[in-house]
Amino acid sequence: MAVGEVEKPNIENEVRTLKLSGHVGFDSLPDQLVSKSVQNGFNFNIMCIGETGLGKSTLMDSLFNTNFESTPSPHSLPTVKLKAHTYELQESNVRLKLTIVDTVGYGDQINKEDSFKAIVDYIDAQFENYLQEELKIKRSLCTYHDNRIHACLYFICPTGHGLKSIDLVCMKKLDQKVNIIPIIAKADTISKNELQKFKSKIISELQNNGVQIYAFPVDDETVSEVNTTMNSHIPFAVVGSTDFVRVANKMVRARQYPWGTVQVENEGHCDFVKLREMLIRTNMEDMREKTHGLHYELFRKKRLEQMGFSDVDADNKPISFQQTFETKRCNHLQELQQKEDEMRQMFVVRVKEKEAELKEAEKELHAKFDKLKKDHTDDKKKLEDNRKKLEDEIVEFNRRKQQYATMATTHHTLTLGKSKKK
Ligand SMILES: Nc1nc2c(ncn2[C@@H]2O[C@H](COP(=O)(O)OP(=O)(O)O)[C@@H](O)[C@H]2O)c(=O)[nH]1
Ligand SMILES: [Mg+2]
Repeated sequence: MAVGEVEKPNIENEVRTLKLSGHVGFDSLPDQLVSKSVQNGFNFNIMCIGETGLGKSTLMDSLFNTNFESTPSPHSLPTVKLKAHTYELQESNVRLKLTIVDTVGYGDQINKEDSFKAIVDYIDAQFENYLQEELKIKRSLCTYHDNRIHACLYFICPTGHGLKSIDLVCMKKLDQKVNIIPIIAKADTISKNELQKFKSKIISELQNNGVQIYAFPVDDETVSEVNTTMNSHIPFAVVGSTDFVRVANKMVRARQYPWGTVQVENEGHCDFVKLREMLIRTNMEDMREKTHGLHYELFRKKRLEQMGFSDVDADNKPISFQQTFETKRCNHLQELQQKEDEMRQMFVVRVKEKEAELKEAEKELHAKFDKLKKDHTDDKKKLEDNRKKLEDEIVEFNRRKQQYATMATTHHTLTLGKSKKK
């Protein structure tokens, strides 16, 4: 058995269908689920991508029927910055922790090529944070503040001319990471005839460039009909406003112009209600699920592969996480051992080299010492000889001196004798 492999018990895997003779009670499971979810509360994270002044903040206020008190951003930022704000909202007994992420400065730079980078990094960072929490020994996913983006509203400029290159590039970079819902911003600035053509143009451009946008799910019977209809209205053309106007004795969100009033929630005026219906009332849970089951799953797969994990080994045979880990650990230990051996061998060689060097130096020193000793002996001998010679010379000198002295005395005596004779 390979390392880490667990012996599987031999269980017969046959499922039989049985009838209950009376009420047991597990039909309350869906209710238990609802009750638990309501108790825990929900969270939903929206990212708004679009140029400054396209009405992102106004639309958020309109969608959640509140005032998020966002401050208008300038057009002078040198880079795109992502700003997230989290709010606690409550409707009936359902609590929603809502995070709105704004792409401040998007499209404001002269060089718009890198506008998407900060956004991609932000989305990946939220996935990475979740993965790190998941990989912890002691995880707290229940209380973890999940910041992964569930819905990305992409605000398209109402030019009537189709998408800008920044739109296509950015959406293409994001379509495997997040549920993209493209919307036409400030739709009151575009005429009804132009709008239809504009929508078709946008859809065909997205298709031609292979950009995958979020489609409302049609596999659930209860919503398949409405979702199918709504899918044909994408991209929704929306209007937002923070102003209220009295219409038929009711205060409604609207934009007032000299020639008339655009009501945000009037389906004849724009697709705002469709967007709210799809985003909040019908498909919020689907977007949360797709984020976790599709986009995060893809991120997780890539990251784990990057770390060297795989579901199959080199021979395409299934391999468990633990087996991969053990193999990696073994390889790592072997590598370490090999490195240690190499270092030890190198050390031995170096020691030998140093020893040889030292021996050589010692030999040289000995030779030098011997030479010095010999020189010293030679010098000493020379000196000794010289001394002897000198001593001999002194003796000789003294002998001669003596001789001369004797000779001188004799001569003097002789001379004196002669003079006496005279
Ligand atoms: N015509 C029109 N103007 C809008 C709409 N939504 C917002 N605005 C205006 O556009 C300006 C910028 O809106 P804001 O929400 O701050 O844009 P943001 O920078 O994208 O957040 C404000 O003067 C809004 O009143 C809209 O749907 N139609
Ligand atoms: Mg804003």
